[in-house]
Amino acid sequence: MPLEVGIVGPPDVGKTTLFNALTGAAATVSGKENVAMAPTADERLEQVAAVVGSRKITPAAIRIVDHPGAGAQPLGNLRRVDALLLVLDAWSGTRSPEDDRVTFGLELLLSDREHVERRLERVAKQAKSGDPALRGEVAMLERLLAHLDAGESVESFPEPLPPELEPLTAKPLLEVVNGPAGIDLKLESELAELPEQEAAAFREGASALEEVVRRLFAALDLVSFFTAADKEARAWTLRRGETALDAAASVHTDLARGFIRCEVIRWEDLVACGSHAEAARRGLMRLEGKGYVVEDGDVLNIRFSPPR
Ligand SMILES: Nc1nc2c(ncn2[C@@H]2O[C@H](COP(=O)(O)OP(=O)(O)OP(=O)(O)O)[C@@H](O)[C@H]2O)c(=O)[nH]1
Ligand SMILES: [Mg+2]
Repeated sequence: MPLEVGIVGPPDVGKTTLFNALTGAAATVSGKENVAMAPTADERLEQVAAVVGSRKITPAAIRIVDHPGAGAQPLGNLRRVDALLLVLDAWSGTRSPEDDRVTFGLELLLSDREHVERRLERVAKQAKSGDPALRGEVAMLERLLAHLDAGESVESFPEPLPPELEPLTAKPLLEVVNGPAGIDLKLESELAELPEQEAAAFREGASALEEVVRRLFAALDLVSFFTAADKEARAWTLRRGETALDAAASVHTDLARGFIRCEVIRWEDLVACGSHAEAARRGLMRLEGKGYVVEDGDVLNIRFSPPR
């Protein structure tokens, strides 16, 4: 499953503009949900690809959901996303980012409260059968509801929650201030339509969107690893703490099933040595097993026995 991020905020603040800037799409229609993949730039990948002579470079990608601003779809649809990007309008002079931030926080809280209430109703019905586990959950949900009604957050609730609850208020929330004081999203969305080099020349530096992606990586505690061969050099993401077997599974289920071992070289060692073979000769290539915890910047070559 790729990482998924939801763009949220009041109507007309620039959510779809941010969506277009991140994904290179050209969505215009307001009031509907847009979904596309956003590539994440990583200059380490370019260097690895150059050394290996890869014919194709495939950056890691994040799935972006552009949530329509007003009414149409409840925020509850975003329960599956890994993080939220809140767009605040600091460009039109017609809104107050501070007020919008507070209002949106309350909307999230309200949405979570309704979600807990609906679940309570449902589980209470099922619990009439007398199942002790269900009755236990009813009691827990009642305590949670009382906790929320006392103005407390879901996160400060001291008991473990069922994973399906996925409270919106517990998700990482990153703000994107749209305007000269933050990111000029209109400009970024226009630059997204230009060829990479022209856009870079115009900006005189890194894209402000790269900063957004960096903040997402930090908030979600992600690491990147690379695979690199003649055909393709590619970047992938894992949660920090995930293993070589998780890495194999994100590339292909066959790699995980037939996993034998994994060759690991640090990306900077590979670049300095100029080839896998030279890195191996200098003792910079390690062989690791399934349980190896992948580190940010590892170049992995997974050895596996193909399925018969
Ligand atoms: N001048 C200027 N215009 C902007 C900026 N950001 C967005 N706009 C314009 O504001 C209008 C609304 O932008 P959208 O990105 O569609 O806003 P939205 O939040 O997706 O709107 P809804 O989906 O209808 O809630 C468009 O005409 C944009 O071109 C900005 O930074 N500067
Ligand atoms: Mg929109």
